[in-house]
Amino acid sequence: MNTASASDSLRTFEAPAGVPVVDVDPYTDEFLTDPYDAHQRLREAGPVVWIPAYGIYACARHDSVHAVFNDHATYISGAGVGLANFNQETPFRPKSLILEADPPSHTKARAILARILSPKTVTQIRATFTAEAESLVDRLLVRQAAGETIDAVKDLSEVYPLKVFPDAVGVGEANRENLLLYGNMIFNAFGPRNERLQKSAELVQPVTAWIMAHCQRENLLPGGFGDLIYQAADAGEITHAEAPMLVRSFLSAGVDTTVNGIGNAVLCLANHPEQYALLRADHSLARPAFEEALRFESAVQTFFRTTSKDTELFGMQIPKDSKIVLFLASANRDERQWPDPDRFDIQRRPVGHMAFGSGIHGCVGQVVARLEGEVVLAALAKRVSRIELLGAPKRRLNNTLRALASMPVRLIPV
Ligand code: OVM
Repeated sequence: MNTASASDSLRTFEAPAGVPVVDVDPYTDEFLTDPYDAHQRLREAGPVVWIPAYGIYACARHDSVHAVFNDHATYISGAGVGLANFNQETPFRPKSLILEADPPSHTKARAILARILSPKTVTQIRATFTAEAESLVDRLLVRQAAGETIDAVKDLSEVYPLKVFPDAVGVGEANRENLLLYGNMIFNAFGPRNERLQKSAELVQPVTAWIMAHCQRENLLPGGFGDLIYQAADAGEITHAEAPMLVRSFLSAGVDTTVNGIGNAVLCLANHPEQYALLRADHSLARPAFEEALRFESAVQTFFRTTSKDTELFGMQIPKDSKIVLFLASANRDERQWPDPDRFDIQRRPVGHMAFGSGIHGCVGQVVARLEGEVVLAALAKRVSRIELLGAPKRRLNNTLRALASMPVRLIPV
């Protein structure tokens, strides 16, 4: 059970007694293009609902999403954090040692990545990340002055993370765009085996060998985050066989997430010029502005858990080995949690948003992600008085990510 394909439209799964049914398909083009009305329907139906098309439970409210994330013993990750139940089907790639793991093995992997991606690391990389953001925005303004149209996705939100993050990991300059194809496929793979996944898997096929090669020590520059994983293996904290798997987590989770976090943030500011004006007037709002953009348009829209035992959640009985989808982006728009949730307000300080998850699996790279978002928005605030959209931005539909394909803009220089 639990692995229906959306195309199999006649087949649905019978609702468990007492659980409200919401007949949505979260993987259609329509849903992914504009998920927010459907999110509201899901929230209104209750803290825990049933989605018959896939035979899964769903949480779309802030309180229920938070509760599931914070009971990692009942709601496990080791059976996969996408739709597929790894207790019933083989994972499409060897399981992540951190994302798709539970304590105690998760704890060990997490400690190593948390040390590498620590606040202390941020103090070391901040100046470089800031300089790269400023020089990128400078170059965009020069190109624009020479008559080019700037695409805030292709020329900014994809370019910046692809420069600073692989630099920090220690991946060479050549063919880094492969990481975007890989991320797109990985995040599609948390959803159903639909055409969207199929297409991204075909595109990534020729670069799989490149990705795996860049998990190996000989292809990672000394002193980078990747090399630090191998140093942890040298110190006996993990085996040398586990090291490339943890580097793979950097390459899977570290680019497409921040690309779209930054892309979404720029789009929010372009769509809300009065908010951009506030940022222009006070550059210290760069960080809270990025945080609000994460709440308002969460880059990662969904993650799943699997019940390790029969349990009860907000009065609903859930059997062992059930899949539960958590709508992070919906929790972030829950009117029970946030006043006027559909208002983008960079002065809000949305503490407790779910865009990075919560609990023991909460984003281990969040200090680096926040640094990237902050310095890009601050660089724009310094040099650009207004961001004008030159046409409708195009979405890149992904089973998990709120992603953009293109966003032609005019950056009005200060
Ligand atoms: C991993 C991984 C992959 C995708 C996302 C993620 C958001 C982690 O391979 O560990 O976290």
